[in-house]
Amino acid sequence: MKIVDAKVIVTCPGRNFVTVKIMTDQGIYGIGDATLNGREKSVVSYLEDYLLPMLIGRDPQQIEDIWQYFYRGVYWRRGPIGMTAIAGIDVALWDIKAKLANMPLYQLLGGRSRDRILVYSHANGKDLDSTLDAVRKAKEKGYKAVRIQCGVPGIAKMYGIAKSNKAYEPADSDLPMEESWSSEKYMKFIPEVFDAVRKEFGYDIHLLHDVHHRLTPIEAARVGKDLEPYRLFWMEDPVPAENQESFKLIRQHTTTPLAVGEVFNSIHDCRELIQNQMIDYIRTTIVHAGGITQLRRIADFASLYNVRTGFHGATDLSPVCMGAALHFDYWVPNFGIQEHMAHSPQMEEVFTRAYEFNDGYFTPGEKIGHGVDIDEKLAAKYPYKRACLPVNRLEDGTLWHW
Ligand code: GCO
Ligand code: MG
Repeated sequence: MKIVDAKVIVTCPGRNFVTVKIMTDQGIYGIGDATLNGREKSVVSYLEDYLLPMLIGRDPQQIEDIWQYFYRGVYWRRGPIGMTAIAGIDVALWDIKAKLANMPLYQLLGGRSRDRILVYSHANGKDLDSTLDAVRKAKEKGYKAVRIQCGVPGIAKMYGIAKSNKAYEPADSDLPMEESWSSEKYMKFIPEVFDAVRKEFGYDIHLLHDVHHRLTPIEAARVGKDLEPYRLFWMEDPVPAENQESFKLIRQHTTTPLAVGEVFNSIHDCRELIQNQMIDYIRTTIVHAGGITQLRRIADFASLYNVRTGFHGATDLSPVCMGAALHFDYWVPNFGIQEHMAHSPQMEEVFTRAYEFNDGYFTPGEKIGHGVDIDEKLAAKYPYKRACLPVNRLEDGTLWHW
């Protein structure tokens, strides 16, 4: 069997998505997500100018060797652009292999380890009332786990809060918009938010929260401690993870579970945090970390330390990534939870999917392969539009972590 053609499809049905499509001499094809929010074209160039030409003529069944060729065989290893490009190819190859085997992808991975996949939704509001309202709506839709983000009094525009009538964080500005931040105001307010949520909804719902890398280690330790009475499922990205020593300090002070890793792209980024048991959930995703081939290794390594998976699943990860992730979640023994933010109907017209939501849980579907496909004609109607994520400044103008 041979790869006869490989291409990249870029489409913007409301936001930009990059999809790799690999064709074989037997008529079977596979697709993979290679979207890197706000830096899409760099991945497209890496694929078109370098990786895809090297694929032609290879046997698509040799997923491992192709992965090693693009990772080990390249002097410049790792990094979000290269690893996202490898992921796009890797998932397309797994899709082909599952189709060849005439199986849904999860069967090829080892079969399912659970009946259904717990996902968390988002509830965000500009103030407490609208946040409580959003939790109510998520519950009505059946979600059993909800991530809470709430505007902080005195902070004008901040991470995680929707503009009216829009999904939060639309990444729709041609050049980055600016947001603002005050750790002091946030730290004072956030326990009040969780107090109000638990008072109204009780403890029979999982609550999560994303700090989005904004605190110092001792501040994160304080927030973790203050949130302990509200029994969070997790506190995410409390500090930037470049200096992983920081997590020792946070861990010494709080039993609030920690989730980290959505910006990681290599098993080496995850190793220290996992092996020192400084986190509880690893969020590294298929699309940003070199595909299923590397993520399997990360998940197996994590299982040795009781660290469970909790993959990133915001809308900037395409339905192709979501489909592949759900097959992975169905199989992976140390599964924790999966993030879910619904794609718009327009996006779901371009990407057809086999996965299904039912009462707070997903199943990946029984279609062979990963079950997600792209309508290329429709995709062509939505040309790429540059869209940047915001940047963030402290109140005195200092550039801060976003
Ligand atoms: C999350 C993430 C997202 C990211 C976004 C960046 O936990 O879902 O933090 O909100 O910011 O996916 O592209
Ligand atoms: Mg996050």
